[in-house]
Amino acid sequence: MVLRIHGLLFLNLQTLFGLYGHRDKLSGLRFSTSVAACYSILTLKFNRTPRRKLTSTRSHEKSKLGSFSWHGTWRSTFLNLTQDQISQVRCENVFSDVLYRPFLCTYTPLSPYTTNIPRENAITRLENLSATEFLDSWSNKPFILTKTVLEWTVYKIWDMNSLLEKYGDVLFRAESVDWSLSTYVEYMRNNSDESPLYLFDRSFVSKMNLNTNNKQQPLAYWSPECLGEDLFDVLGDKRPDSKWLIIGPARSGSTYHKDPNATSAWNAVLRGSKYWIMFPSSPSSRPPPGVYVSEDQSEVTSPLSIAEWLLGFHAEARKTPGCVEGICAEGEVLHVPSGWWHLVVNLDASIAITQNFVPRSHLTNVLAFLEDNISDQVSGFRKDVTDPYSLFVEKMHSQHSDLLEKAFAELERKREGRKRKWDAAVSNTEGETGGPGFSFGFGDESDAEVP
Ligand SMILES: O=C(O)CCC(=O)C(=O)O
Ligand SMILES: [Fe+2]
Repeated sequence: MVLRIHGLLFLNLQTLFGLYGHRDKLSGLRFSTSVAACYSILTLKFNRTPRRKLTSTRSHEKSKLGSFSWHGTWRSTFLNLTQDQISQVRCENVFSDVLYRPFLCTYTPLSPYTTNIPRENAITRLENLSATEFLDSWSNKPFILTKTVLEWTVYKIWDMNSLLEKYGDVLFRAESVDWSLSTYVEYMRNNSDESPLYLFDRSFVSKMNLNTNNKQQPLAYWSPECLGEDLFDVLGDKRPDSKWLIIGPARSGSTYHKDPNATSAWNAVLRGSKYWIMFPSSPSSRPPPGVYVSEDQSEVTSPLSIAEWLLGFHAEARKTPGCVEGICAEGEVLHVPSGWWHLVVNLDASIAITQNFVPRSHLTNVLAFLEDNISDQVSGFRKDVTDPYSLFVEKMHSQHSDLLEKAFAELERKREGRKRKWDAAVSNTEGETGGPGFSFGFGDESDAEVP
């Protein structure tokens, strides 16, 4: 018998639904509950990952603390099946695009995509950088620092076993669930998910009792000095989330996104290694191949998994102007400039720390983002911070009024420039803007996106 299942609906739902919306650093994805519900039904039916069920049903009831035994698959864990209770279905006569596609994406080797990076695409690697060089020439470019992390205490002493020993019972956020580290590591070491669940925890500093600011005591880690001050520091404890611990197995990672609130970021690899592919964005540029963005940029649709994107779009992406790629190895840290699209995949089991910040060179972008708050995209602030823009302006005014004034003047210039271009375009008095789509390009470095 030949069984062929047509999976158009299923694949569309896959594309629409992901757990990434729960990773608060990855903003921009919204999913309706009805789609989520459909997905749960379909995943159970097709025996794909019924992750959400584990948050509320049987296994969870047994272990309210997010600490339970992982049985190798979501289904076996959910049903609490032992090895001898797992049915072995013979399926040599089943032919299904729906079932084959995730299988292919789960097992296809990723090295053809992550190696042989063309020299012109390679992210620059630097031993160090001064704060002035960063502000003058590098704050709009990705780069990898190869020496900074080597001094950190966490780099010297963290690995999966030392973390398990010390924090095995501590709950960490992994997408939409809170699991103990020992449960997560059991999962991480024994799963065959197309998009492995990713530990992405914003409260790790307090959960792990790390010293990140008392310089009288040894610090666990510190921000690379060349990146300079973080202007969101003026907000004190009202700043948006900014620090995450990231742990995941090989093939886990982050699908395309831009970082929240127009912030920049650094991402330090303590164990393992990560492949990065990144694209600048400007009002006139398109998102990376295979990535579709709604008009207000609040919704991003891309293939369900990283592997699926690599299979379908990597070759084209590599040839796209602006594309940069690199491998951030153990002990290295990568700079993510404000507004850049990036997709990241772990090449081995990885432990990383990432931190978002506002360098003075991107103050204008951040102010514009907070002020416009298009489709409520401002994220990561505590609920009691009802007007992040006004609060930031007030604090900047009292602590860095010179920078604030300059930023407002630049914003004004950009908005004026944009308006002039718009007026010219609608009255058709100025020449063609060139290429498909309309460009608001300001034609210089300051042409960074003002959302
Ligand atoms: O390590 C990763 O998966 C990437 C996280 C990320 O997107 C970031 O640090 O901005
Ligand atoms: Fe990111």
